Amino acid sequence: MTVDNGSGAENKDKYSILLPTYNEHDNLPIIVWLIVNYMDKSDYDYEIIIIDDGSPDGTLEVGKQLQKIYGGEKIVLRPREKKLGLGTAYIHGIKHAIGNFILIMDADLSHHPKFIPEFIKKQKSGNFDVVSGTRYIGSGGVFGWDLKRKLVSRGANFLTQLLLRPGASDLTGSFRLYKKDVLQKLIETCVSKGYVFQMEMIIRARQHGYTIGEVPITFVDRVYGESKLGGSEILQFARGLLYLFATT
Ligand SMILES: Nc1nc2c(ncn2[C@@H]2O[C@H](COP(=O)(O)OP(=O)(O)OP(=O)(O)O)[C@@H](O)[C@H]2O)c(=O)[nH]1
Ligand SMILES: [Mg+2]
Repeated sequence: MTVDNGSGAENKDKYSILLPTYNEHDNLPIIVWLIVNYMDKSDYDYEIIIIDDGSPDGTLEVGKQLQKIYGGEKIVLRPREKKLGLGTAYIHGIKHAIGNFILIMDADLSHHPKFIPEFIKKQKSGNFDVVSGTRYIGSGGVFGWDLKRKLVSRGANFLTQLLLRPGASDLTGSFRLYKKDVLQKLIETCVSKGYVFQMEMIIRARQHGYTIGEVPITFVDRVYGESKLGGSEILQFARGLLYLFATT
């Protein structure tokens, strides 16, 4: 709810927060509670769109409970039958989003909602097309990763900086705020899957001449549920990087 407190009429913006979920039964209530807390405190208008892909752990049921608690305007459920991947989950979510801004974040508590107001402030400060969370500048960082994963992430970013000069410090992160039309355009032009997808999004953003702001974030490894970074993801990433290098 936006209350006119005399601070001017500039706040007609609405933020659609997309939460793709697959087996996030334990995480979903916590992340939603945190989002509601931080957003209500900041007085921004928002909706949370949960895109669950037929999670076998009953995540959708949890979503329905949350909808009862917070209401159907705040919590929008846009489930799909089966696991169809993140890229199309975003597209599916955007179709139903009524905000003029879209915030994308993971539902597994790796992305702390306390940063959302900072993303919004940053966006307003320079009318940025994209605001990207970054683990690699200022107070940003990573917690809970083993050395291998840190090396992979750092290495991927380093290689990409070297090859593509993207103008953003964190390429593989997925905690970002977009103007809705910008996100739509970017998603249409992106072809990659998996880890490369986030990177392609930011690279294409620069290609299109969109402005990118950055906010330092801390990233915490998922608390509940299985992580799945393996050799095949690394290989896939390397392949995607080469593809982008060759085509952009
Ligand atoms: N709707 C939908 N959501 C997905 C799918 N795959 C992953 N997700 C969700 O997308 C977000 C990011 O996925 P994660 O599994 O955390 O990916 P990650 O952070 O790279 O890897 P982890 O180490 O496992 O955390 C989470 O909220 C997942 O629940 C999918 O196919 N469909
Ligand atoms: Mg995760």
